[in-house]
Formats: sequence, C-alpha cells, structure tokens
Amino acid sequence: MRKPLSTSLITAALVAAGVLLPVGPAAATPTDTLATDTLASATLASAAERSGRYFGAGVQGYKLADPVYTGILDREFAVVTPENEMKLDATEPQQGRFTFGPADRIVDHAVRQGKRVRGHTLLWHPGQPSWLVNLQGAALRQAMLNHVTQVAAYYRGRVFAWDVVNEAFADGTSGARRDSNFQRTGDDWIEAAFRAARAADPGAKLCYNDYNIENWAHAKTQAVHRMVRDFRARGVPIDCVGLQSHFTANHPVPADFATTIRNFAALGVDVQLTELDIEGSGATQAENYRRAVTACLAVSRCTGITVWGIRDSDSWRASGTPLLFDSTGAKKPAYTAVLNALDGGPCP
Ligand code: G2I
Repeated sequence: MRKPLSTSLITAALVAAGVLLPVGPAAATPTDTLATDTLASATLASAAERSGRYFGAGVQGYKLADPVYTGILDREFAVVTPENEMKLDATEPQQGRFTFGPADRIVDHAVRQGKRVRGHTLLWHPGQPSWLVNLQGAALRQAMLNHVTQVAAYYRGRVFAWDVVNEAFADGTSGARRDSNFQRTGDDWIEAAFRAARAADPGAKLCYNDYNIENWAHAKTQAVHRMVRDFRARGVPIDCVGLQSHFTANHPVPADFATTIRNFAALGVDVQLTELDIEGSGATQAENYRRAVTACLAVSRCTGITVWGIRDSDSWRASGTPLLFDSTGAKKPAYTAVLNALDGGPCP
C-alpha cells in the first residue's frame, strides 16, 4: 500500500499540478509551497517503496571503493544485484571449489546498509569455467545441479530472489531454446534447476530471466510465456519472470510493454524489470524511462525495478549513456522522470 499523505499535502500537490484551482488565500502561502516540495520522494528507493515496490541497481564489487559510486548506491537503491560476482565462473572456478568472497563483499555491504539482494545468476551459458565446458551428458547435468544447490544453499536467507536460469531462449522468430551445453543435457534442464534451487532455498523467489522478451508480439516472448505457463501447470517451482529491459533506439520500449508484464503476471508469477537501461540522452531518454517505469506501475505484480548500473560510466555499454546518473554522479533528466513516475504511480 502507498503510504498515506495528509489531505493538505494532496491538495497542495493537485493545485501545483494544475488539477485543482487554488481556493482562498491559503493556497498561496509559503507553507503550501513547502508542503508541495515535501510531496516528492527524496530517493528512487523511497518513491518505489510508497507503491510497495523496490528500486535496485546492478553493482560491481570493485567499485564499492569509489565513494561517489557507493554514496549514490547507499542513498538511492533498496536492492542490490551483483553484476558478475555470483556467476558460475566467479563462484565455482574449479569443480567443487566454491569462491564466495567477491559476492560476499557485495552482500555484506548491502546487508549493512539494510538493503536486499537479488541473486544473478545460477545458470547462464556464457562465462562458464573450462572444467564445465568440458563436461557433457549425465556428468554435466549432475555438476550443473550441484552448482545450483551449493550456491543457493550458501546464500539461503540472504538472497530474496534468484535468477535461476538466464537467457535460455534463442533470438529471432523460432521460439526455440538456445543451443548450449546445458540444453544438450535435455529439455528438462531448466525445470531440474528450479527444483534444485527450491530444495536448497525454499524461501527465495525463483525467477527465469531473459532479454528481448519485453515485446508481447515477439516469438521469444511467446515462447518464454509458454514455458512459464507449462511450469505453473505442472507444479515446477517458478515464482517470477525477469524482463531484463535493455533498450536502444533500435530496440525501444515497446508500446505493448505493460501488456507483456500483465500477461506474465496472469500466469501467477511476479514480474521484475531486472536490468533496465535505455540508451540516449536528455528529454528523449527521460521519456523512454518514464514509459518503462509506468508499464511496471500499471501491473500490481510488477514488484520491482533494477537499473543495470549506477552512473553512465559504470554501464556495460557506457558509450550509450543508458543510466540515471552521469559519469560525475549527477542526476540526469531520466532520473527525475523515473522519480516523478514512481511518485505518481497507482497503488498495487
Ligand atoms: O551483457 C549485459 C547483461 C545481459 N544480461 C545478463 C547480465 O549478466 C549481463 O551483464 C553483463 C555485465 O554488466 C558485464 O559487467 O555481463 C557481462 C558478461 O558477464 C559483464 O562483463 C564482464 C566482462 O565480460 C569481463 O571482461 C569483465 O571482467 O565484466 C567483467 C567485470 O567488469
């Protein structure tokens, strides 16, 4: 539920927005100007929280030593997703030898700051250590499930949601699974991974995460939707779908984005925007961010939004300046657009 606001604050805001005409002399007093100012949330996290959602950021552990980076992180975001430190090559570089130090540094920082952690990701076809690439068949399946079990169990209680499987579907119009060594162990590898994750951490929300599944008309979106519907029908433990939401001029925020979110949610799962970034600048970028955030706010089961980095210079595609803070750490127009959209969003 959105936190209640006093009647005078609401009235002042409606007047400021031009919805209500000022009535009587009180409407123009300095007190009301002050009240209008305090209506806006101070941070992305607090704005999202008012509608019962979270606002998070992808974080790279080595940047926590940068005070500008960490200052923005601590101030603005309620949820942290390690960008790379929980991936397979980072956590199990040699078979059966797990290294959690780099991920733990992020988790510990988040916990100290009262933030929650999204786990990313248990299984993804790139970034596999060589020992895993060299396995196949039953040995690969067993090693894959052991990885899921060990990592999910280690972070049990500290990670509220896991991207159990990332990017398992092919691009284009086929609607097929992506070829990978995991896929070659059998079509049931994804559901086996979800079952192993549930057994290892029954309290975590288990998500399937992918890119280019934001446009409802696309074959890849339909294919992922069919899989999630099938999983729900057969009792495979899946709780959420992550729409990565990497947008560019050539891959814009689709007009039917809210429809996609709504259609996934209708399967009985939460939806999260997990890696939001939008290339561009100025008013155009701000408007695109507003549209993406508004699509999430339109669906009660769209429970949170994560942007994939903090400053433009932190992005995996820095040249596209796709984030909410510029390289100096200053708020961009897109920041204000997101804050305003979150403040104006309907209650779930
Ligand atoms: O590629 C964008 C994202 C697509 N969805 C899945 C995400 O996991 C993925 O994130 C990116 C990270 O933002 C990058 O930071 O995944 C890349 C590949 O794992 C990450 O790049 C890696 C580079 O490949 C490494 O060379 C580098 O050492 O980042 C590492 C740390 O900066």
